[in-house]
Amino acid sequence: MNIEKKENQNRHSGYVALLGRTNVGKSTFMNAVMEAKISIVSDKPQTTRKQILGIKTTPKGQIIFFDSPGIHIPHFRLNEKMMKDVHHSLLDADLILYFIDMDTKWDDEFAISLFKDLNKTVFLIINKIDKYNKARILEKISKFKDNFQWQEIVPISALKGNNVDLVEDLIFNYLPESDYYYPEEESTLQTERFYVSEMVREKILNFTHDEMPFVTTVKVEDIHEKENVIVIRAEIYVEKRSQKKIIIGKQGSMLKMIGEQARVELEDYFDKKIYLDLFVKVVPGWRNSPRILTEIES
Ligand SMILES: Nc1nc2c(ncn2[C@@H]2O[C@H](COP(=O)(O)OP(=O)(O)OP(=O)(O)O)[C@@H](O)[C@H]2O)c(=O)[nH]1
Ligand SMILES: [Mg+2]
Repeated sequence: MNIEKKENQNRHSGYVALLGRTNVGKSTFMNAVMEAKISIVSDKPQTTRKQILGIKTTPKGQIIFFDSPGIHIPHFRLNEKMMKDVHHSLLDADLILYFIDMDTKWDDEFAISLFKDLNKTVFLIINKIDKYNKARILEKISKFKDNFQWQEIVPISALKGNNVDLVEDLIFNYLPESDYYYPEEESTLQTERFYVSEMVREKILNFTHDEMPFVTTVKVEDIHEKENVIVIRAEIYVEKRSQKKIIIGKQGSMLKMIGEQARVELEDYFDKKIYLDLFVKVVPGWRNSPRILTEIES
């Protein structure tokens, strides 16, 4: 009993916000460190639309990651909601991982203004080092190192897994002494409905381009188990009839591909057979509708 208590006292636990522009690899990093697919990933902008938790429990303690939407200027209610999640993540965090990637060309003054007065520990994470040589990486470090009082600067490749463990170790060095916040077996707090809708949305992001990633969302209408099969009915919302045509594709080919790929992934996740029925619905202006945003993005 006493031994257990002593061990608990040596644990370090806390909240860590993943912050940065869109596409820099925040969600890829979260999945890498969690060794599980928690957040969806794509090469399109604004993939993550709300705060998603990844709870990493180790003997050293517990890190609760907040994967967040990329920093951007909001033009729709949806985007205002996304940026609110970014702010909440920052306020609640014990530590911030500020991500840039090796491709980054922008200056980061605005991003830094979001956390510079919060008085929190901030690491600079430079992602996608697999794409460049050492000289370019050193160049990037020297360009960004004086922009803020970073507690650590770590070049990583979230995709290849380089230095992901190092970031985890460094986080534990800075987190306050505290026991676990969540039960050990908990890894994320997403509902099944939300997870399913995200997997379908990821496939839409993978297979479409131009404005399609921005104008689509997914609402799971029904999910139930019947004779060992999980039966799911989901609706894909678009804003115009022309967009509906694109999602359905020639003789339904696009919708079929989206459904098949999402089903494979969901069967892996639930470890059960999945029957997935997808429909496309035109809902003009859904990105500005508070009712729909509450319904689908939670
Ligand atoms: N080469 C390379 N590509 C990466 C790396 N990490 C992420 N990517 C790619 O970068 C793209 C964006 O990754 P995401 O993880 O979705 O980026 P994000 O920062 O979460 O983006 P938002 O959710 O839109 O804010 C995807 O195509 C990833 O495969 C990396 O270390 N190396
Ligand atoms: Mg993301």
